[in-house]
Amino acid sequence: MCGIVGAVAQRNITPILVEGLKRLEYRGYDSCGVALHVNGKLERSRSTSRVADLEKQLAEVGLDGFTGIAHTRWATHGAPASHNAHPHFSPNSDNARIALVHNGIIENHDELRAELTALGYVFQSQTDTEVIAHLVDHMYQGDLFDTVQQAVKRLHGAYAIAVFCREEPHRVVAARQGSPLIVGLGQGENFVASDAMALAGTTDQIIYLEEGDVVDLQLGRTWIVDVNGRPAERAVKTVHAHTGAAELGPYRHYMQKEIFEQPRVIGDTLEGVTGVMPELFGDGAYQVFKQIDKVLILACGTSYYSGLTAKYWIESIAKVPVNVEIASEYRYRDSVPDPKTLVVTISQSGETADTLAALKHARSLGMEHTLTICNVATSAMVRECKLAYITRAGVEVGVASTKAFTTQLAALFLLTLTLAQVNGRLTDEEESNHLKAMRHLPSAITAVLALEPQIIAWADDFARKENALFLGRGMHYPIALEGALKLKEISYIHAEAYPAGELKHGPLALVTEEMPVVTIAPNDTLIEKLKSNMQEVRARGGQLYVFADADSRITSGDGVHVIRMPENYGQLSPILHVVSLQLLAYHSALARGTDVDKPRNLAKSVTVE
Ligand code: HGA
Repeated sequence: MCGIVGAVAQRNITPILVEGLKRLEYRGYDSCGVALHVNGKLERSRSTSRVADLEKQLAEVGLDGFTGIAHTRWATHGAPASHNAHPHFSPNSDNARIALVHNGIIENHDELRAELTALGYVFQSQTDTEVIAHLVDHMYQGDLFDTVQQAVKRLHGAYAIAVFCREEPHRVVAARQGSPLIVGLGQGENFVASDAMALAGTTDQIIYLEEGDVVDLQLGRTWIVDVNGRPAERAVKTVHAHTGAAELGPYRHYMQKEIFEQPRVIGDTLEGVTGVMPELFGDGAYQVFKQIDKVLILACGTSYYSGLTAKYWIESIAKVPVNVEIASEYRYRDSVPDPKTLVVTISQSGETADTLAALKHARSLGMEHTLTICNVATSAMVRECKLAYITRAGVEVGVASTKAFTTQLAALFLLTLTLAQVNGRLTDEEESNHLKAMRHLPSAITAVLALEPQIIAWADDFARKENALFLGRGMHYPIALEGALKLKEISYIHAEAYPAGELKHGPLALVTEEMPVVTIAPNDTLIEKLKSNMQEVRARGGQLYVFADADSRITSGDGVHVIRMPENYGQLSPILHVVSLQLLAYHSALARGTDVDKPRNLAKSVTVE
């Protein structure tokens, strides 16, 4: 989603802004732009293409400057068109005094637009953002820092903004409320960005702004005030941010590369786990786990499905009741809070706006025991939670999450064992068997990856379909949901997942010869029930595509296609089964020729509500 970079320096900052945008590309965007202070004027360049094209455009016009801001946009208000791309200017492009970029949503934009239109401002975009530019211009009385502090008081909703002014050439002012923003400190130069990674290679001295902060960036000085306008001391951290995406190597897409990285990153995520120890989740974890008697998992999308899988594990092994809630729903509904709840947030980026808001909501209800499972150690989520387990999936570039999901599952299984141990429900022998199975995961996944040629053969059939059903039972039901989501996200085939027992309660009406039905069939206690559900599908002509364990005793036949999974993996089986579904989605998308790594309308890091 949107990314912001800004700089005030005594050298040409165009390369820093462009490099910063490139490092933010992984979030997904549909347009981008840069504005600079050039010889007493504000100049900008915007593009609905890639940052690399913007870079060419900037070189062609020779746009250089010492003060400026840049942005990648993922449209929320107004089409992804160049007139809606940020930076936005005010009062208008020929005579601009204010340039502004924004991440978030201004909820009272209609009201402000009407007010500013009545004052004579002419809007050039359909964005909510443009109102902030005009508001700042309207309120400006010679001091940008003062003006922004006053202007943000008029905004309802979420924002991270960076703004500069024609009349104050060596100053950028930024503010945040509900969207992430950091400050980077240099030698006689200062920066602002959506995350520390955007500034990797420029500075590693980072300040994480807090909600409501407004910051004044000048050449040799930064000054922060808090939400009440009082001077605020914020710690400076040395942050060694990842330096961006790795090379594709022999793979055609990042998603394929990331699927194949899973054996290694699961090994990395479990590295150093020599036993089940609460401290793996942070200092004081034992005391927290001792005090809680239930778990509330808050997450969105794929992370929500990892949470749903964990519910099966935690309730079965640790015997602790678990609720899993979609973060965007939880934050707005009336729920019954209990301070003895462990609130677990799951997020790849650690910046997911809905999950962060749900976490704050849970805390506002008096639930202070918080833990996050997150892939980015420097993220807002990790800073906001008491406890954390950092997955080590590495940078995930493909918008459709794969390795982040399986590393989350590995971390959640470890959490399950830890809660079981703290509750006296894990014998030494069980601990050692579970850990042995976890350590074997990398080679077990490698064996699943070897099924790729058989899966490719299936994917050719799927590529010709417009609908698919996914069935699973028990802890494989969330895996069916994830498999259907993967197929939808990247191949645009409409897919639905059901617990197989639900078929006869409705979805069976959809089953015809044209309907492929993917079935996850591990040899567990529900296998005989599942076989009956499969018969129900065959009786209506549906085509079954079954991922069966070696000992599930399901054979290929008329309308029944079977791929045999290398081994039955007990409680950890969901981690293996999802890998085959990732490959099915990937190859179906490939066969349909979609943009696998950047599926339409989707973004990687969902930083708006
Ligand atoms: N609402 C603004 C910014 C959107 C955003 O933050 N996306 O991640 C717009 O639509 O331009």
